[in-house]
Amino acid sequence: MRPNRPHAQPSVNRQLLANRSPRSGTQGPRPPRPQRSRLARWALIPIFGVVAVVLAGCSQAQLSGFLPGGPGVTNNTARVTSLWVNSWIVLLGVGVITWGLIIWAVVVYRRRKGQTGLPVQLRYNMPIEIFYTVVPLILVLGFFAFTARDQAAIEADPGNPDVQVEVFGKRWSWDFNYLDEKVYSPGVQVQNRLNPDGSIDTSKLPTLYLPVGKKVQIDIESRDVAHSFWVVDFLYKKDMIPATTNHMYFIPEKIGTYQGKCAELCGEYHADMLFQVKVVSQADYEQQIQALRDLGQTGRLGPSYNTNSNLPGAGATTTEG
Ligand SMILES: [Cu+2]
Repeated sequence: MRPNRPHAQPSVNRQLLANRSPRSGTQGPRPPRPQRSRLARWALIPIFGVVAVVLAGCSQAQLSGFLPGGPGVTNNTARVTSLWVNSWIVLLGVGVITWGLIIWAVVVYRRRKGQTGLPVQLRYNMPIEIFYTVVPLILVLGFFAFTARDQAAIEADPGNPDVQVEVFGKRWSWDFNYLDEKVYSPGVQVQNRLNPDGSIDTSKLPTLYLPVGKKVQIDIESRDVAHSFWVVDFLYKKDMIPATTNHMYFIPEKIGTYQGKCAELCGEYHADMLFQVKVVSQADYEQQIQALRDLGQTGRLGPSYNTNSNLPGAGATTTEG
């Protein structure tokens, strides 16, 4: 901090007036200007801009803030979309006010013809310093509060799931255990099913089936390193940590096929660690479960297939011999 000036600071208005008056070193008096009409013209620009955007109407993509998916993919997507869009509206409001003030200051206090040197500088103005400390603090606390509220709602365990699926991430594929029906769907590692040209055959992706409109609980685990279970259109992802079980709770509300990815850099084939989620009717779901049963895939691919089962904390015996 530089030391304050020995004399009292002039008020903002006095400083601004001083800035606009002819200064020493200028060449003659300034001709009168139609200041008010100029200001009005500048003020109209952002107003016209906002009106034009509003009148143009908004597409569904714009209304959802260009997030993937559409409305109502799960019971949580509306909440996430609302947090995202409303945050942007607040931030754009702050942006428009800030940009407007910058442009206003640049235009109104620009160097006039014949002026030299620096204008009167504004510093140590307590009302302004308090303003630009308190307002961002309110914004950050507000974003924190709304995020915490929505996260708590999405993370809350509603209990009594209709469908409970255990998902194991592994380098580089996914295993799905349908715990209620006691069947499983093993994922063949992507590095073993690439096309000759190195591309991935998306028709053979590991696929998780879920019945529409049912309470789903996903238990999320890893067989080796940290992965992340991300269904893009569900607008949610969760880390898969070795020797840890995380959970996701949601109700898929729209029949369709959704793309899933690993969202945690996990090694050479991370980018190809893809899967699909098919949200289907209850009848189609039962048909798929029966198909897995007919293949003899009954039981559970549990943690005994973890590749790091000999690491400390993974439950392996440490006694040699
Ligand atoms: Cu991964």
